[in-house]
This record gives sequence, C-alpha cells and structure tokens, in this order.
Amino acid sequence: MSNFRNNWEIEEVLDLFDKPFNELLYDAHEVHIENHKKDMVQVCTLLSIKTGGCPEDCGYCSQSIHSEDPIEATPLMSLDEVRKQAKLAKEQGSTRFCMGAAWRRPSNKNIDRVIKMIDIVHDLGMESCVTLGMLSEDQALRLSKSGLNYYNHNLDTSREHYTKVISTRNYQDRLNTLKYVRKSGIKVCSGGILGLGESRDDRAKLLIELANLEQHPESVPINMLVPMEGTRHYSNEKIEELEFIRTIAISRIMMPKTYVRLSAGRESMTESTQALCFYAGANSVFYGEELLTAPNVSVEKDRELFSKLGMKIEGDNNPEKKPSLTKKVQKKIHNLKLIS
Ligand code: SAM
Ligand code: DTB
Ligand code: SF4
Repeated sequence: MSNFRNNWEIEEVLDLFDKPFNELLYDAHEVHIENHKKDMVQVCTLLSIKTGGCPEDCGYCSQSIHSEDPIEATPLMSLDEVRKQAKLAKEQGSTRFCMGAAWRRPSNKNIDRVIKMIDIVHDLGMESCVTLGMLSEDQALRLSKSGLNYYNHNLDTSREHYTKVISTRNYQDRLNTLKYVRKSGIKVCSGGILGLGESRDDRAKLLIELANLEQHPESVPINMLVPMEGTRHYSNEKIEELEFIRTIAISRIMMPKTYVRLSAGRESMTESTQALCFYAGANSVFYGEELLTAPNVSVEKDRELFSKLGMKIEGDNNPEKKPSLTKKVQKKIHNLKLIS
C-alpha cells in the first residue's frame, strides 16, 4: 500500500509539532523503518566549483556580493581539479558527488562545462548532483540528457518568510526551476534552512510546500543555519536542537520514501543530537571536511560516529580500505584481523 500523500494541511502539521517529543520520534522511526533499510546512511560529498561573486542577496550566504566584506570570487574550476576532488571523494567512500556554483543562473556556456564535470563523476562510478541556481526549461533538459541524477534547489523557508531572507528573486522562481527539473526527469533535491528567524508556522509551511508537490522530492536537505560573518543572519538566535530534530521527524512522516538529509550545521551538533536525527529518519549527510565555504565534520569523525551507532554507509562494501581512516582506526582493524 502506498503511503504517499500530497494534501497536507497546516493544522495537522502543527499538531505533529505539538506531539510529545518521544511519541513523535517513535512514529517517525516507524515510518522510517517501513520505508528504508535500517541503520543505513547515504553520503554525498560537496564541491564548490565556482565560489563567491553571486549577485543574489540570500541573507545567510557568504557567497553573496551583498554580504559585508564579500569573499573573493573564483573562476569556474578546471576539469582536472574536479577529477582530482571527485577521485578523493570516491576513495573516502562517497557514492554521490554534488557540485555547487554561486550563480543566480548558469549561462549556456557554463552548462557545457558542467556537463563535462558530470561525465567525470559518472566515469568514477558515483551519482551526480549539481546546484547552479535557476534553470531554464531547456537547460534542465540538457542536464537531464547528460545523465545528471539530482538537481539541488532549495525553497529554504516558507513563502511568507522568504521575502525577509531574499529580495532578488521570489518563491515562484524557485518553484519554476523545480518544475523544469522534475519535468526533465532529473531527481529533485529540495529542502530548507532552520534558524533564519522563522516561526514554527514557517517551518510547517516549508514542509507542506515540499510534501504537497505533485511528487515528493527524492531528497530533502534540512540545513541548520551556519552563521557566516558579514551576512544579515549572522547574529540570529540559534534554532533549538530539539526543534531541529522534530523538523527532521516530521519531514520523515510527511515524505516517507524521501532521503532526508541532515545537512549543514552538523559541525556544531553533538553526536547525541545527530543520533536522534538518524533515529527520527535522517538517512543522508554531507560528507567531507568542507561544505561549500563552511567547515563540516571530518570523514574520520563521521566514520567513528557511524561505527558507534552501528550504521553503515550505503554502497560502501570495503570500509577498511579507505585511505582517510586515522592511523588509530587502521591499527585497530589490523589488530582485530590478527585476533580472528
Ligand atoms: N546558488 C545556488 C542556489 O542558491 O541554489 C546553489 C548553491 S547554494 C549555497 C545551496 C544552498 O545552500 C542554499 O539554497 C541554502 O539552502 C544552503 N546554504 C547556503 N548558505 C548556508 C548557510 N550559511 N547555512 C545553511 N545553509 C546554507
Ligand atoms: C544544501 O541544502 N546544503 C548544501 C548543499 N545543499 C549545496 C550547502 C550548504 C552550504 C553551507 C554553507 C557554506 O558552505 O557556505
Ligand atoms: Fe547565490 Fe546560492 Fe548563495 Fe543565494 S545561496 S547568494 S543564490 S550562492
């Protein structure tokens, strides 16, 4: 029986937010294990292929030219560098490689270059994802023909709160790109950020926008705001971790088959918070020391956490062969082999 729904109403989502915490997590966990393999996590490495100089004014982003003291803009990365970084990600056990560019929208020439990068990722046997800003219908089709697996394009927050965060584009622009991506056959990755000064109502409405799409996004990243110096949201009050975990649980309940990605902000989270997110239904993370411009948890720390939690990386058949393991962990594995 399919448990797909795309007719969520605000009252019932707010009721979910109001549930006792343990009951909500228990319900979300049940939905999770009915729809996904238990204790598995999918990992995706991010690479910024074009950093900074973005004309959009997203109030949270270090790459916007509107932030105070903007970071230096780089040209589009060379194919050789992309190959090098993608190889490294593969060696570290990543199965998906996501390339991000600080563009409002890519030019057709940019799309030609990105298609060559997508080929590199596929040649290495990884799934591809790109996030390049707004697309035209034709550009989405061209990316689809290249075999691109996922396009990431976040709604970020509710329609109502959006204008307080970004003024250079509107919600409908975002939805249009998502429509072209879906129509082209590329899988949709779309989520949001918590900690933008939004209310619980806004969080519920963001999830409703995503869950009430004709088809649920195959992947929903839930980011915790990483406060970046010089941006308008730098001094925001931090979102409570329990509220963050609740939002993950409700995403899982509303979009049972979707990969819910515990995204930016893990670097400042305790292991226990992350563990609760996984229990609540998160089954994907960004993997590797860097997100786009912000730091992320190291591969070694993540592997240790997954091991402590008895979780396995999807598609990772040979964990002890990874060159990025710390000397200490390598020695432990070696000693265990000697004993057995
Ligand atoms: N320029 C493209 C766009 O906006 O779609 C792609 C790159 S953009 C950096 C990708 C996403 O990262 C944003 O939509 C936003 O949700 C997230 N993001 C950016 N800065 C962040 C921050 N400081 N904390 C958390 N998430 C952030
Ligand atoms: C998403 O939802 N989060 C990622 C990815 N999609 C591209 C990006 C997070 C960026 C965090 C801030 C930075 O690294 O600049
Ligand atoms: Fe540009 Fe994307 Fe950053 Fe917005 S989030 S300023 S569109 S790079």
